[in-house]
Amino acid sequence: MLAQLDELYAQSLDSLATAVNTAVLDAWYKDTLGRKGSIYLLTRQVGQLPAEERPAFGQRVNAVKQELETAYEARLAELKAAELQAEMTASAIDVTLPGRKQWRGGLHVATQTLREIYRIWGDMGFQVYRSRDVETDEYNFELLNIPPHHPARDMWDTFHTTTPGVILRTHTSPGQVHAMHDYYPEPIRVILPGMCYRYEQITARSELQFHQVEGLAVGKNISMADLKGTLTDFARRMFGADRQVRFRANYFPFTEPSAEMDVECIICGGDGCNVCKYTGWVEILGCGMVHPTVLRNGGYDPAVYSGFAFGMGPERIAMLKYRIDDIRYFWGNDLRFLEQF
Ligand code: FA5
Repeated sequence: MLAQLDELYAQSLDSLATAVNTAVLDAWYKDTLGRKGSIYLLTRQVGQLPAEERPAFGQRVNAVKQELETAYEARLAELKAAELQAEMTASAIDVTLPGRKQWRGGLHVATQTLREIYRIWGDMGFQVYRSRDVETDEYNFELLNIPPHHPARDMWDTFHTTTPGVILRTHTSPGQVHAMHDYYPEPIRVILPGMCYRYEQITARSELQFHQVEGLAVGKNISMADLKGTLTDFARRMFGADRQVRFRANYFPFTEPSAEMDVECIICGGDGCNVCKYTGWVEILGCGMVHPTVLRNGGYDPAVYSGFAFGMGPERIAMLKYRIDDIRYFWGNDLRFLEQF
C-alpha cells in the first residue's frame, strides 16, 4: 500500500505540472486532496494493513499530503502570475493607434467678440453696465427725445408686447438713461452690452435679433474730439493699427451732432462686396454728443455736463474681423460654422 501511495504521489505531481490554468488546477485539487479525493480514498483503506504497519503508513500519508499542498500552492502562484501577465498583454494600450478626437465645446463667435470688446473698453476705463431686454416705450423712445408720432420712430421697427407701452428694446440706448439715473451726479464711463430686437427684413447684414454694445461717457468738458479719438482708438485696437475708419454725419434724435463710423471692409479690401453693399466700407456704429434733452432726462444739467455716446454691432464687427459674409450664420446653429471659431 505504501508503493501505491508513492505511485499516486508521483502521478499527482505529474498532473499538477501539466495543469494549464487555475480552473484545471482547482479540479486537480478536488480530485487529489479534496474530501473525496484520491489521497483520502487511499487512507480509508488503512484498516486493511497489519496493525504494526499502520503508523508508518499514516506518517507517510501526512507527509505526502503536506508536500502536495506545498506543490499546489507553488503551482497556483505560478499560474496566477501567468494569467495576470496574459491579461495585461491582451489589454495593453497600443500606442501606435491614432488617438480619439476629444470633443470640445467653445464660445460662440458673438460671445468671443463681445469679450474682446469688453476687454478693449475695460482697458480704456469703461465698466460694463447691464440694462433690460424688455423695455418701456418711455425709455426706448421718449426719454431719448423721440416723442410719440415722431417720424424718427420709423428708424426702429419695433416688436410690441401685448402690454401697451412695453416693447422689446430696439437698441441699447435706453440703458443710457438708466445708467444716468444710477450714476448721478458722478461722471460716467460705461458700456452697455445686450441683445436688441427689430422687426425688419433679414438680409446678409441685418438680423431680427442682434447684439449692440452701447457706450456712454458723461462728465465735464467732454467734446466731439474725445468721441472721435476714443472710437478711432477702439477701431485700431480691434482691427489693427493700419485699418482706415471714417465718420459720416448722421441723425439720431438722442445725440447732437450725430455720426456713423465706418471701417474699411476687410472682406473685399475696399473693392466692394455684398457685405459692404459694394461701397468698400462697413458701418459698425452710430455715435454722437449726448443731446441736452437726454442729459436733462438723466438728471444731468447740460449747462455743466456734456457727454458722448455710441452704439456698435458686435456681429458686424465679427463679420469684418473673421470675414463672415452673411450675418444669418450667427443664429443658424450650424455646427460647421460654429466649430470654426
Ligand atoms: C442705433 O441703434 C443707435 N441707438 C446707436 C447710437 C447709440 C447712436 C448712441 C448714437 C448714440 P443703428 O440703428 O444705426 O443705431 O444701430 C447701431 C449699430 O447696430 C449698427 O451700426 C449696426 O452695427 C448694428 N445693427 C443695427 N441694426 C442691425 C441689424 N438688423 N442686424 C445686425 N446689426 C445691426
